[in-house]
Amino acid sequence: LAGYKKPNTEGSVLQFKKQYENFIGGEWVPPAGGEYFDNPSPVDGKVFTRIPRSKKKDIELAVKKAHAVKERWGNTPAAKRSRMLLKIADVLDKNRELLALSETWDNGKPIRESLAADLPLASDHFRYFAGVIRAEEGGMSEIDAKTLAMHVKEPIGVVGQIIPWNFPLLMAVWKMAPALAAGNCVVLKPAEQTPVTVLLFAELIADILPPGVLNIVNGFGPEAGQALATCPDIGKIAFTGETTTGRLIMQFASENIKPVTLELGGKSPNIFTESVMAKKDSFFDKAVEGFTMFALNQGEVCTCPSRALIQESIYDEFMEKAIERVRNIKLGDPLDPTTMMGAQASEDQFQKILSYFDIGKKEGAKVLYGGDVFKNEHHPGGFYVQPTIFEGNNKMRIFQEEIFGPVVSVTTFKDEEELLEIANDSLYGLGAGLWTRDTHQAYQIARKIEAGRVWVNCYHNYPAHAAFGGYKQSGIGRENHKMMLDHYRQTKNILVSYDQNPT
Ligand code: TXE
Repeated sequence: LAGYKKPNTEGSVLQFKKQYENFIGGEWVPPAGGEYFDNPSPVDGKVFTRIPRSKKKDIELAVKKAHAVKERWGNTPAAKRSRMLLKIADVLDKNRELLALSETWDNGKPIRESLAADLPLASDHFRYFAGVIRAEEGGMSEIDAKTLAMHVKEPIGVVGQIIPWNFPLLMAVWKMAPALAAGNCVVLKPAEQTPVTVLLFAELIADILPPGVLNIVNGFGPEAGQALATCPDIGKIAFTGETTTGRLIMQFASENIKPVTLELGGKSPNIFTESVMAKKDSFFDKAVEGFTMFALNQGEVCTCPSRALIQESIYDEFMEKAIERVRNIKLGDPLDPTTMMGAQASEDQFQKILSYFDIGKKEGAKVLYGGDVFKNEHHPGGFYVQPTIFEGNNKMRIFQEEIFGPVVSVTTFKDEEELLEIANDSLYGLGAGLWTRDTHQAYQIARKIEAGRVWVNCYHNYPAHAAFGGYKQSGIGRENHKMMLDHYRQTKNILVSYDQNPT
């Protein structure tokens, strides 16, 4: 957090504009219908800027501008595209504090996380894909001595991307960096709750990319989002959000037979086996720290470890330490660099979490910690809740449904068989955590867990070169890792005969 100084007057340091526009064709364009909506900060609940309420016409304009430049961008040599992505990464680093403050103000997350995680991960993502495209190789197979099959990867062209509000900038970067790297033009719709940092980003990098290569169109899901997903002139739609919305996106995409990638909800198990307690060493401390990861980003993470499965034999002792550690999570002003948990991203999300506090209590779960709002003296109008630990069983709604808040539901298991039964008893299959000193057990269990990402003896690490995505109803496709480039390209096969004879 070097150099960071808490702003004197909340938010004013950022000098947000009173009103933002869409970023289309390299210019700031007002919405065709002239409508805007208010954007409040969850930190204090007050409106601080207005955002375009875009509709079909705005999406169509952005898609048109993107098409106008797609040949040029798609044919730009990889080395040149790569250099531009590296420049973008540098701009992100140079403006780390500005963008982190914006992210905290718009989303509510603590500044220590936006500075130390969201921003560095975002710039690294651009650097990773800048590097990957320099090392790409095509494929060629010899069909016979006179026939060759070349496999060339071509960009899709113009792609649509719909972004959630939990990591507004990072989730946008996860999608735009590989899409741009692969030679596509992008039309991106940020979440209506958190549009500002992506717009600041567009402003900062405007002179790096040719106009029209990256377009940002704001608005609500059923208006701008739906117009983008149903647009016949996009070649692909990528989405991160709720599973029910993901289902809709697939239907929209099917209208025009477009490929989709979906990163959806989760109910990730975090599993603590008895070997964790064998010694009270630094590994044990790390495991206890791993338990607290349900509160990271206020629990608004698709891989939030929202179910903790603790081996029966260590339950009491482990939970005593775990609760002690959760008690030390510092709540407070998100702009203070010592604050560990900030505001929930919106009033809707805040209310949803409170409703699950009731649901959990009514279905008989025991509150081991928290379970209420947090009255934040710095910002009484903001949306704050306590980190919360429920004890119950896996059939309960609080174990099955995505709450998307700092809430963990804890239960026990006897042996590996029961561990797997509980861990896999979920509609979702996004993430899982496994804590054990036994490397054999680690591998065997990790292979049997139905999830796209299994963290062993760690949690919530997101390196750019590790594939990320869901099993089951948690999604389709992967993000991160160079394999993602193939979600943004199509394969052209050129079959060449070198035979002169007319056989
Ligand atoms: O999500 P939506 P919401 C989960 C989490 C949260 C719940 C609801 O449980 O409590 O979803 O959040 C756009 N056509 N996650 O309602 O609706 C929308 O504008 C096209 C998990 O905010 O999925 C926004 O840009 N687009 C998740 C984006 O979809 C539509 C992160 C996400 O909104 C649309 C966020 C439509 N009909 C929420 N409706 C994760 N997996 O990380 C909405 N959108």
